[in-house]
Amino acid sequence: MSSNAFGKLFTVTTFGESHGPAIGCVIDGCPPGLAIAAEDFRTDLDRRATGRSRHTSQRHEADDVEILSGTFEGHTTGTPIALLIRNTDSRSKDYSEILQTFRPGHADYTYWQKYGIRDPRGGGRSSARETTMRVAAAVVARKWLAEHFGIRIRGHLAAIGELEPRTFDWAAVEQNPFFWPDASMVAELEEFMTALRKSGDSVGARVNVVAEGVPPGWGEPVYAKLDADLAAAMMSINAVKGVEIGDGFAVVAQHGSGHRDEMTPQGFLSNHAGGILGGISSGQAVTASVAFKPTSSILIPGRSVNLAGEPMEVRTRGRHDPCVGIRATPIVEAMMALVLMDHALRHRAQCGDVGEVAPRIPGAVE
Ligand code: EPS
Repeated sequence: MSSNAFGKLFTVTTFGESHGPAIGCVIDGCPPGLAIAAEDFRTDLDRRATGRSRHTSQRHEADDVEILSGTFEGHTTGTPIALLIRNTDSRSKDYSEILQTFRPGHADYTYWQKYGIRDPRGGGRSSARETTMRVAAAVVARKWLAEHFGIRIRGHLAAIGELEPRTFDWAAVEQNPFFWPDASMVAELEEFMTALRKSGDSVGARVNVVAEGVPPGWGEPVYAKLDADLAAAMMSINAVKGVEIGDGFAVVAQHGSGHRDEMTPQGFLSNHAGGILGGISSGQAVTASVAFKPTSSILIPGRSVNLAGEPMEVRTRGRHDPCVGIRATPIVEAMMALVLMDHALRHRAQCGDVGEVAPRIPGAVE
């Protein structure tokens, strides 16, 4: 299988299957001298993990990172950084039926059509388990971006099905298992998810992400626009069906006089563009919004065919997520970090000598 590598100068290659012995990644192109230890991965991997609440898959993985190469005395050396996480809680018997059929709406069918062979255990390579390594690689990127530019990347859940936050508070986001910015709605979400799980169905979700502190100038015209790379990165996450940058699809109903982000010496007056103009960062916060489909591994029976092409009914057993978007916030943050890290190095390579150009307009005036 090709296309398992991501990025041009800060390259991440992931490998492994959900029910194989291990998953891992190789990060190439990381600048030397960055302090990295196994403990650095704990927080973000725990934020993404299954079993964090009763509303996600109850598979309990240790998610312990082993750093196999690329560091010496706790610092990156500029050589490839290999990270490994051993799978500790796979239960492959849940997938004995899937071996003979295809879940409607799942990659089971397209993998089969493409390769003529597949690892059905936990979805193999198509499993959301793969996103663990994106989050792990992004720990390195986030640390470098924070140390060098003070960049802060934060995400939150912006919708579960029809439910949207009624108020917004960043402080609430990490205080509940949904990454939800409105603390007053957590009980309602618990109730909604409990009923959904009992019904055996799944639901979609929206995740928003904001990167603050990104300097102007990152991104490459024409084919490697920062927004184009972000969209591709977000779209590569399992179950993602839509990506918006800035105001996204809302621009359809806007007029130029309202959409443009007017500039004053004190700052931009708004941020409809999502911090990107002409594919290049403007110095404003970079914003994206990502739509996750309702997962296809559900208990409600659906029509499919078996390997002989005969009609049959499929019902997915196992420990599945009724709303995979609930734990997608750290993954969306990770893809933002990996794209920004890659573009930071790319900008430095070509335009490092340009330096700061006047006038430099601060981010949006609040
Ligand atoms: C997943 C199905 C479940 C999840 C898994 C993603 O795995 P299993 O069926 O093997 O219990 O637990 O997610 C993870 C293991 C993880 O770490 O994210 C799927 O079908 O994508």
